[in-house]
Order: sequence, then structure tokens, then C-alpha cells
Amino acid sequence: MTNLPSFDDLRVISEDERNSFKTNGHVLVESLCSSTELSPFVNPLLKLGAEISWNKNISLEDQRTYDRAFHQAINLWRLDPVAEAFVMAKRFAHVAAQLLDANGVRLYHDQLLNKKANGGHTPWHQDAFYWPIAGHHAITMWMPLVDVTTEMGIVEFVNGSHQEGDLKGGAISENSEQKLSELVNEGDFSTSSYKRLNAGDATFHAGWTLHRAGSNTTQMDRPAMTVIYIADQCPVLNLEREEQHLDLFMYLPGVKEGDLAISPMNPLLWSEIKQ
Ligand SMILES: O=C(O)CCC(=O)C(=O)O
Repeated sequence: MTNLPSFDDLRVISEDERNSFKTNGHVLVESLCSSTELSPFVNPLLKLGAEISWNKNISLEDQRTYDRAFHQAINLWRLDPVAEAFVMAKRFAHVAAQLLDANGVRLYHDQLLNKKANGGHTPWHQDAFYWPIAGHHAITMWMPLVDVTTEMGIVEFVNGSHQEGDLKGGAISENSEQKLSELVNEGDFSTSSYKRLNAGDATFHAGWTLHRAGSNTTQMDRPAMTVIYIADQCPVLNLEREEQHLDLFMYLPGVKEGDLAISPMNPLLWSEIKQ
């Protein structure tokens, strides 16, 4: 393995960043890693993502909105040491812990979301709809692996929506897009979007934060790596939805409702004690 940056040094978030996350349910952490640091990870992540993405070969007529939104590869860290080094990064995990106000964070899962050239929009949705974990115990980091512009599809957030709980949009689909866009357009919500992000910038959003991404109208792919962190020692909820059962089975194997959300698939990535 080539010499990779360790990401062992920590980044203390500013009061503004902390407050933005508390108030809005999302925050942009600029230059969480530099393009030089990120560079050795990019090709291995893209290569592995292209190999294992489960929806890359769906024919045009069978593609749903979900498949047009991105090619999705999950848990790259288990398959490749370079991906593992990226996902295990203490610097990223520590930011997640500070924003969650947690003494430690574990991995829930990683994913590479590659919105392909001319790819479709990512419908409005809330991640916690899928999770067997309370929305305030989990947080998603979204980091573009290349410099991106609005035209390529950058995540966009509804400010304060993390306080609203389940807005009943359901699973990511045209249905969630329709229901939730009506809510956003008719309600008192304001949204935050970015014209441009650099590779290595990262947004973090809470479990119930309502978000979407526009379509990719360019000829370039828009790969983004996401890592979902959960507060150490948080419990698994009593499950209400089929999607939560599936997530529990996939990402917390052997763990049951009411148990602590800990399995061999959920390594401790940062903790005050482990330092
Ligand atoms: O990358 C995208 O298009 C969507 C990202 C997203 O929904 C997420 O990371 O939760």
C-alpha cells in the first residue's frame, strides 16, 4: 500500500460550525482534508466503487429514480485497505463526535455515491427513515472526491428540519420527492445549497435533516464518499418500518431491538477514552 496520510490529527470545530449544526441540522466543514491528502484515496475508491456498486448494470428501462440518482457502493472499508484507511480516519470521526456531542463514535456504514454524468436528481428524503437508530444519534459526512459545482448535483438541506422528526416522505423515490417538495415549497422552511465545493470539503447532516441533490447536467461524474457515524453506546430502537429491519440486518448483524448498536461491523472510530 502506498504511503497514505494518516488523518490521525484532530480538527476542533469552531463555535460557528457547532451552532450551525445545532440550529440547521447540517454544516459545511471546509477543507476537512486537503486535495493533496485526498489524492491517493481517490482512484482506489473510484475503482472499487465501480466494481461493487450494486445498481450500475440496471438497464435504462428498468432504472428507477434511485438508480438514476447515483451508483451506490456500500461498505468499501471491508474490501480494501485504502478505503479502510479513509473510513477509519480519526479526524473525520472526531468532527462527527463533536457535532453529535458524543464521547465516541462508531461506524454505521460507508458508501460511495457516484452521480454519473447526466445522472438524475436525488429526491428529497430523510436518512433516519431507514435507520434503526434515533436520528439525533447518527450523522452523515458527505465528501466530494472531486471539485463539484451545482450543475453536478451537490447536497442541499432544509434548515432546521432535523427538529421535525419523521416528515413522512418515506423511501427515496419520486413519491418522497413529490410529498416533501410540496412541504418545502408550502412550508416556512428555508434551504441551504452550495454553488461549489472542493474535493476534501465535507458537509455533515443529522439523521432527520431533509435533503436532496440536483441532477448532474455535466459530462463529468460526481463521486462523493459518505461515512455514517453513530454515537457510541446508543441503543437500537423498537423498529416501525421494514426498511429499518433491513438496515439492522445489513449494518448491525446479530443486534436486536433495545441492544446497544455494536457489532463487528461497527468499529469504534474515535473515543475520548481511546485517545
Ligand atoms: O449524493 C447524493 O446525491 C445524496 C447524498 C445523500 O442523500 C446522503 O449522503 O445522505
